[in-house]
Amino acid sequence: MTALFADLEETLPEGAALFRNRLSLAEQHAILDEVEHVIAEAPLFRPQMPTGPTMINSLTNCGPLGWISDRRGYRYEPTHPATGRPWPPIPQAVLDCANSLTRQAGLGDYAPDACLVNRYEASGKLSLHRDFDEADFKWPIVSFSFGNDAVFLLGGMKRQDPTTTMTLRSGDVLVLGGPSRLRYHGVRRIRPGTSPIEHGVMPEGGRINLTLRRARP
Ligand code: MD3
Ligand code: FE
Repeated sequence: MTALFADLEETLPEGAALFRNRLSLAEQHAILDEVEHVIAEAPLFRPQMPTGPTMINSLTNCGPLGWISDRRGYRYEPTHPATGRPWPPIPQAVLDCANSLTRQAGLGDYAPDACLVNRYEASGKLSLHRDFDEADFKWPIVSFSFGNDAVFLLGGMKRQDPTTTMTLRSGDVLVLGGPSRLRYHGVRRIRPGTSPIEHGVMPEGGRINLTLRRARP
């Protein structure tokens, strides 16, 4: 086990692995350049939740499928809701990094078909939820953080279960698989002024998160 997790710096509940500072500043910059291209092709939008309110953060997607929400509910779609065009491809550097980590974590090859791009303003947050819209929960989720620190909550299988608080920093990569795949989680707040990098694609004081998923079986 030790060898498999050689550069894993923090141990979390089974199936969850946080790779601190996995991306250098140069790698983060290169990926954010790609994200800028994604956003140029597939503009950020603030979806409606089925219950009425608009989401606080803006989002877009890349990959064959993209997660959207409207009054009809949450689902994956092959095209952008406003432009009707297909989502642009997932940046190769993101796919390569995710694959090396899932292999390192002993989860085998990973073929994600969806990458959600979440953009947080300084006042952004994300209430406690589960990622439940994918066909097969055997596939892990891999999440990349850029910009300001996020105060992240990892809970249990029930909304009422206690949560662990941790900071997700720019360059950190979190893998959620196995029994942790369906844990409740959320972002309590962003800590402005903590980002080690600046990039035109990130709002000042804000944060970008990329979440890779396998949506279809
Ligand atoms: C734990 N995004 O997009 S990333 C999401 O920072 C989402 O933007 C947050 O939750 C963000 O759905 C959290 C970390 C994360 C992603 C998926 C998970 C944690 C998870 C799935 C299961 C358990
Ligand atoms: Fe989530």
